[in-house]
Amino acid sequence: MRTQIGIVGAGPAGLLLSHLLHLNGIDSVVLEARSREYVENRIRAGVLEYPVQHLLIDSNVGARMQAEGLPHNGIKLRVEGQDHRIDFKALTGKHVMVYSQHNVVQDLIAARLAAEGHIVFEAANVSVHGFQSDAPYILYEHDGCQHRLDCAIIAGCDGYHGVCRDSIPAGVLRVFERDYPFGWLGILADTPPASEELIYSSHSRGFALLSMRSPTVSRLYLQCAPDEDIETWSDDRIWAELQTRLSREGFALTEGAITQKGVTQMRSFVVEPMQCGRLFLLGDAAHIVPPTGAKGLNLAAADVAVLTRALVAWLRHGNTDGLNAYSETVLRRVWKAQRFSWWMTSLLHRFASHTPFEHRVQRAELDFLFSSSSASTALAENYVGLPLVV
Ligand code: RFL
Ligand code: PHB
Repeated sequence: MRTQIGIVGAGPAGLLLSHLLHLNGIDSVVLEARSREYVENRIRAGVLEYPVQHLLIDSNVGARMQAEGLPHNGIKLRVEGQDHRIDFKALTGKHVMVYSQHNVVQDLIAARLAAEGHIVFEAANVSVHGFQSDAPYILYEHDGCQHRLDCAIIAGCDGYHGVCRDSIPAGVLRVFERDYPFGWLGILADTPPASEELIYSSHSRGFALLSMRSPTVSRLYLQCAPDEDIETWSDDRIWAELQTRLSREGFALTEGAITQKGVTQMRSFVVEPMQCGRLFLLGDAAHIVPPTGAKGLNLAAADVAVLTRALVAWLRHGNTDGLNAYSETVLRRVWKAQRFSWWMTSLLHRFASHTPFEHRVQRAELDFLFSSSSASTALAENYVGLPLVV
C-alpha cells in the first residue's frame, strides 16, 4: 500500500494531522495499535486552549465541542482554604473550553471515516524504516498478515510509549527530563461538579484539583506518592482526603459513585530535535508535561498545525523551508509550555524536600500572583494558550 503521509498513532495528534491533511488534499493512513472502542473511551485531558478551540472550529470538527463543551472564563486557586480567582476573560479576553479528550478523538474519527479516511485499528508490531532515505516505509501486522505502507513522510504520533522515537539512531536525539517526587491520583465520579470553575488547591496535606467532564460528571485529583498503590485508596478514603484538601468555609464538595480511578506519574520530558530525516515526532512522542498546566493535548495540536502547514508548502509548492524548520519552530512553543507547566507544578504542590525557607518563598510567590495584575495576566495568558506558532 502507498500513501503520502504514514501516521503512527490515532490519538489526538495523529487523527488531527490526518484530518487537516485531508482538508488540504493530502492523503494519509493512520496505524493504531488499539481498537477504535479503546481509543474512543480513553479518559485523559479535559481543557482546550483558545487557539486549539479555533483550530477545531475552523477545520469543521468543533460543532459538538461548541454545543456540549463548557466554556470557562477563569479558574480558582485555593490556598489553605482561601479562594483567589484568575479572571481569564478580563485579563486576556479569552476563555478555555472544558471538553473531554476522548470526545475530541470521537469527533475526529467520525470526520475521518465520513470522508472515507483510512485508519487501521489494532495494527500490531508497527515498525518504521528508511526514514533517512527518500523512501520511508512502515511495516505492520493486521488480521494476522504482514503489511507494508510506503510513504513520503512518517509522522510519529504514537505517544510517550510508542515506537517511533526509539527508532531514531542513538546519538541523534538529546533528552531533557525531570521527574517529580509525586504523582496524581485521579478519579471520575458521577456527581455534579461542586464548583462551576476548576479549583486548584494548595493545601498542607498536598495539592488537589477539582475539574469536571460535564454538568453531571466530576473529575478530581489528589497529589500522592509517585508509586502510590491505588488498592490502598478506598472510595471513602479518597472522598475524605478530597474533602480535607478542598475545604473552604461555605463550600460543600458533592460526593458520588467513583466510576474510574488511577495514578499518573508526573514528568517533564522533551527530545530535540523532533525530526530525523523523513520521520517527524508530534505530541507526547516528543514531549510530556506534568498535567498541572493542562497543556499536553494542546501542545500536540500545535505541533500538528505547524507540520500541516510545512507539508502543504512542500507537497503543493515544493518548498521545504517549513519542514526543515519544523523542530525549531515547534520547540519554541514546547519550551514555553514546559516552563509554564513546571512553574504551576512547583507553585501548587507540596515538596517533601522543601526547607521552611523554600516553603515561605512558595507562599510569597502565591501572594505576589494574587496582588499583581501583571503576574495574574502572565498566568492567564499561558493558561488560555499562546498562539499556535510563537
Ligand atoms: P496519545 O494520546 O498518547 O496517542 C498516541 C496513540 O498512539 C498509539 N500507539 C501506537 N500505535 C501504533 N503502534 C504503536 N507501537 C503505538 N504505540 C502507541 C496509542 O494507542 C495512542 O492511541 O498521544 P498524542 O496524540 O500525542 O496526544 C497527547 C495527549 O493524549 C496528552 O498530552 C494529554 O492527554 C495530556 N493531558 C492533558 N492535556 C491537556 O492538554 N489538558 C489536560 O487537561 C490534560 N490532562 C493529561 C491530562 C494526561 C493525563 N494522563 C493520563 C497522562 C490528565 C491526565 C491524567
Ligand atoms: C482534567 O480535567 O483532567 C484536568 C484539568 C486541568 C488540569 C489537568 C487535568 O490542569
